[in-house]
Amino acid sequence: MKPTADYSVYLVTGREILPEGKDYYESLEESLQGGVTVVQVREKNIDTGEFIEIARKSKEVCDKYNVPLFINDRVDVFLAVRCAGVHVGQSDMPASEVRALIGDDALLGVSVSSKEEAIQAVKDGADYVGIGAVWPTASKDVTKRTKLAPSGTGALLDVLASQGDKGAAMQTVAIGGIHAHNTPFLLHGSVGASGKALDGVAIISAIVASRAPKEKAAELRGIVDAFKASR
Ligand code: TZP
Ligand code: MG
Repeated sequence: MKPTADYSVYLVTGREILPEGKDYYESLEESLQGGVTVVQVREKNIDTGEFIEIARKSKEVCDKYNVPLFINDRVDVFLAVRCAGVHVGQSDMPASEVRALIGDDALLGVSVSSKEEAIQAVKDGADYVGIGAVWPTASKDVTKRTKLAPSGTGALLDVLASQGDKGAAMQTVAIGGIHAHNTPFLLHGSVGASGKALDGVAIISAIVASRAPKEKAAELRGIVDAFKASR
């Protein structure tokens, strides 16, 4: 059976930007204690064996908190680890191929930066879309492999408003430059302007780069919970 996921506070890992001396698993566990609701292991330029090991150990930590784990980009790593799902971008394995390989019992997320990409992702079998980068972010460049121009709040609103178009029912998270200080504006502003609410926010640096990931995660979780309670 397909797992369910609460996308409220979606942590994407980034070992490269951990504060000096902060252990990856310690930071992950503290983030879970603070209340992140989904975790995605994102690794670039790493040996496949090491990726599998990190994913497996991350899954053990997430399992303790009953939090679903996604693997970024790599279907082979997902198949080895068998966690909740896979997340792919527009230049990774096409979403329809990923869906065929992972089956219907796994969750699939797709990064999009336009309404057309979002509608296609849903047709291809995506359970949720990650919309962004909403604001400029340093984190996408940490591996020096990818550069990213923010698609902005306009693209975000377009995607949100397209829900319901052509049968496209999707869960949505925003990503890119999201911090506690701009999250209330993002959540309330986007529902005000599009009529559709985000299901959550996806975050790297606001949590991972912090020496107090538990407190940061709790703060973000409080903001998203309050937003959902207000609706
Ligand atoms: N995809 C779009 S923006 C981004 C990814 C992986 C990075 C988000 O990182 P941060 O630090 O939360 O801005
Ligand atoms: Mg990718």
